[in-house]
Amino acid sequence: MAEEMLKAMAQSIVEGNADAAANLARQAVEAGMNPLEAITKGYMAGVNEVGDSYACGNVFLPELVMAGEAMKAAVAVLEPELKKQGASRETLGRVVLATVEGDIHEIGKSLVGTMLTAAGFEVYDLGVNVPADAIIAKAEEVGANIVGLSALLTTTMIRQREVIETMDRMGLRKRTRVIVGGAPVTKDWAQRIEADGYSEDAVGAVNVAKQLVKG
Ligand code: B1M
Repeated sequence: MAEEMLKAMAQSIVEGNADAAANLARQAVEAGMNPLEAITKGYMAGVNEVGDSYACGNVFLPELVMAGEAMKAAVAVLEPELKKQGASRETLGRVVLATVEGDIHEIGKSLVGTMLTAAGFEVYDLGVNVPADAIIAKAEEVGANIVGLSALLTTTMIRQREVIETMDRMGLRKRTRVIVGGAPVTKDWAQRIEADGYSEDAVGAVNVAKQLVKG
């Protein structure tokens, strides 16, 4: 049953069917399925399939857009369930989160934000396509413990370095640590740009953030 539902979730993304994706998410919540498992084992399998087909030239931008919309519809249903897990915890720290300038991929970044909120962090999600100076200004304004930078394009990863270098020049790195992530981002890249933390997924990002605020 769960296996079938996970397959149907992936298929709803492949078909770019936002209604089906959201309906399956509602059914999963009613059935008591772990919302994170639904995302990672169900919907993300579909997103990866569409991404691979796009890279091979078998599908085009409209399919990518529809897959993104379907994924967003599913996550919107599952997000409150994810957040409930951390509803009564005290604040672990303040995180300013953004997808870097030039990049409009928002789903993974938002998922990281949801998981951080669920874990007890106070998250300021600035959205997508956010310039370095806006990220840094917000971090200073709220006294952020952590800045989280998402990049989904090989052409925008460089913006993560720009934020880190600017924060270095401003002497902000002792108080505010930087975590980077996103599909093309690797541990090696994170080390090269001297980020304080890296994770390949949202659960890992929470663990890294917890380690960093411990000091
Ligand atoms: Co685009 N896109 N896209 N896209 N897109 C990719 C990223 C791509 C890999 C597809 C491909 O070719 N296989 C490719 C990038 C290639 C490259 O750079 N080498 C690509 C391209 C080329 C493009 C355009 C350039 C296409 C065009 O216009 N010709 C264009 C760029 C627009 C721009 O940003 N300027 C574009 C546009 C779009 C849409 C708008 C249509 C849509 C996004 C919709 C939206 O976000 N609202 C879209 C989508 C949906 C994708 C794919 C299919 C899926 C991305 C996604 O949402 N994944 C993607 C292919 C793929 O990734 N397989 C692709 C689900 C999400 C939950 O995972 O975002 O990876 P992800 O987040 C994960 C981890 O990466 C990690 O945790 C998350 C949860 O586990 N993580 C972090 C993310 N951020 C983190 C931060 C952290 C820690 C972990 O710490 C702070």
